[in-house]
Amino acid sequence: MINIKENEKLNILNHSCAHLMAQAVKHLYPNAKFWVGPVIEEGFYYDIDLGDDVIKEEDLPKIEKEMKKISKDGKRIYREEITKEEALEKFKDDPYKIDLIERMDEESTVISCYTQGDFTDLCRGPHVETVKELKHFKLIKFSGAYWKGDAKNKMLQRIYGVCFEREEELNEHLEFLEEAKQRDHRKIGKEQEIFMNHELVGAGMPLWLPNGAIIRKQLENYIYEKERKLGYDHVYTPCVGTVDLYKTSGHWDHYKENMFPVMQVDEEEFVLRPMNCPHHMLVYKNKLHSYRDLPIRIGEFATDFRYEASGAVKGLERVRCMCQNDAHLFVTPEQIGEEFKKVVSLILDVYKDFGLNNYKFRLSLRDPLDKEKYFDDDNMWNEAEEKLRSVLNELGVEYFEAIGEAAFYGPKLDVEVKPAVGPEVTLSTCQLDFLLPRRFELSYIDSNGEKQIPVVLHRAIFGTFDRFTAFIIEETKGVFPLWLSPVQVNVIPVNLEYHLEYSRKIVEELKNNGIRVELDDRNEKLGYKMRESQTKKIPITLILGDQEKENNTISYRLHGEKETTTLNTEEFIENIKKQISEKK
Ligand code: TSB
Ligand code: ZN
Repeated sequence: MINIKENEKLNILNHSCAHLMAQAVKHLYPNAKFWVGPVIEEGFYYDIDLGDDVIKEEDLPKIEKEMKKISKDGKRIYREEITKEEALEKFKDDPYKIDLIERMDEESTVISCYTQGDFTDLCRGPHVETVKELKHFKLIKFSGAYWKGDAKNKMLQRIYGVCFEREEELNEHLEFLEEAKQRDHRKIGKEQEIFMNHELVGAGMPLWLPNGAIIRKQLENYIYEKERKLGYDHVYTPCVGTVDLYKTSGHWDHYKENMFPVMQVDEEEFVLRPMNCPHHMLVYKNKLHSYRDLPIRIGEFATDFRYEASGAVKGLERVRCMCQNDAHLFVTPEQIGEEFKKVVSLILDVYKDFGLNNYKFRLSLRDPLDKEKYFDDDNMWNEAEEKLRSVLNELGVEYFEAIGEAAFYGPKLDVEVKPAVGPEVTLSTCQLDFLLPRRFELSYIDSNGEKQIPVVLHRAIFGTFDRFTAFIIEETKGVFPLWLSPVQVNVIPVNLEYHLEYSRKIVEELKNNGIRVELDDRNEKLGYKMRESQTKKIPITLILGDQEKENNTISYRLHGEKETTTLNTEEFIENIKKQISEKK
């Protein structure tokens, strides 16, 4: 999809279109007042105070019609530059504009207004020359949006739209949006009963339904096996900690705004944990370590709680209660490169298994011109950054560097993906940390019998099970590979009177072989059941009739295919067991 904000021509067009929309809204709702109307990646929006009015579904076409009318009238768009004083006078009845103007610095900003016909708006511009140029637009959706994004403020009405130069471009874009909507994990998650939300549980706190729980369990088993093979030890630790734990780790000072508030229990102050590192530091510290023990890899499928703004929570992708596929790796400085390489290789391996190709590696480094912002050990930084780069080059991984994006405590590598709807998010992450081992006074004894401080790598391959599941739902459009499918085989008897018993026998056999199977014994037509098996996206549908019963065979159809294949039952079971274990 084209990024409208970054395309100069489309940026101007969309910005002008936001004004056109505002003008149309003003015609239809004379009391409307306007806050800001920026261009975004997907087009534009405008935040509007409609008094007591609320935008409804049927209002968008009305506004669009008015926009078309204004566009046809073809008024020129004029720019006028005014002083701050003049601006305050001109917009004196509009508290939103006054708010904007008052914050403008007279010395450095030129205050400009744009007028088209009967509508004037405060704006930096630039704009197209006449409203006539705004022909191929569409209002996409609307929502509420708190003024300045603050839930304590008034809820404004936000209308989103998009504008292109040519009709075909607009249509192509609308098709893309429609496709993205179909792929949205929130839609599929609901249809396929993967997760739900309930206001009694709270925003950003999804409930994983049985189908989702199967997927998650498969993901857990999958990554657990991989990690065991790579020498990880797994632990279980509580999802709360005392405030003192987070004071020791530094989260209390630097991460508090992302944490849930304190709970007082007897004499102790607890918080729900936002991260698991402090617990894992204590697990490491439980024993004395020699350099021979390192690397030590402590993994956990760990539940964390983070305060995410209510407007930011989104399905499984951005939640307030999440489960990280977390691990902390304790290494000597010499082991950084080798261990980092193993993590990146694991990421590559996992993405390959899931057939994922649409992702980018981002290497976040320190800004060398702003060294005070970072943990003070020049050598450590230089060496570590060089090692990370050389590992990525050695593995032939494409990546881009984000200078100044490193954490205070060290450089990191993230994997960025683009969801069906909305901005990019991080899935996997691997973060070097020079500081936390110091804060927890961790040590190991080196080959000279001297005490040394280990380096920690924080890493999450799936990121969280929540976000990873959201992503694979969208990538697969809900057609999961066999090994992940909540229901792997759907059994349909051709005729309930004659074939139900045989079908039950097959179902039993499949179950005994660990295959997730369902029997459709409803009194419905065969064709209807077959179609439903398709819409439910079940990978394999068995159709069992006279022939199958007589010959002890099964006939199956794969999702999305038309032909039916007949196989001896044992052979079929062996085949799919193989496919499941190979994760095909
Ligand atoms: C990797 N301490 C490290 C850990 O050891 C850590 O917490 N890193 S993190 O803050 O980057 O989080 C790890 C991963 O969790 C992110 O890469 C991202 O994929 C996922 N994540 C972060 N916030 C959310 C959220 N609100 N909802 C779902 N997943 C999230
Ligand atoms: Zn961590």
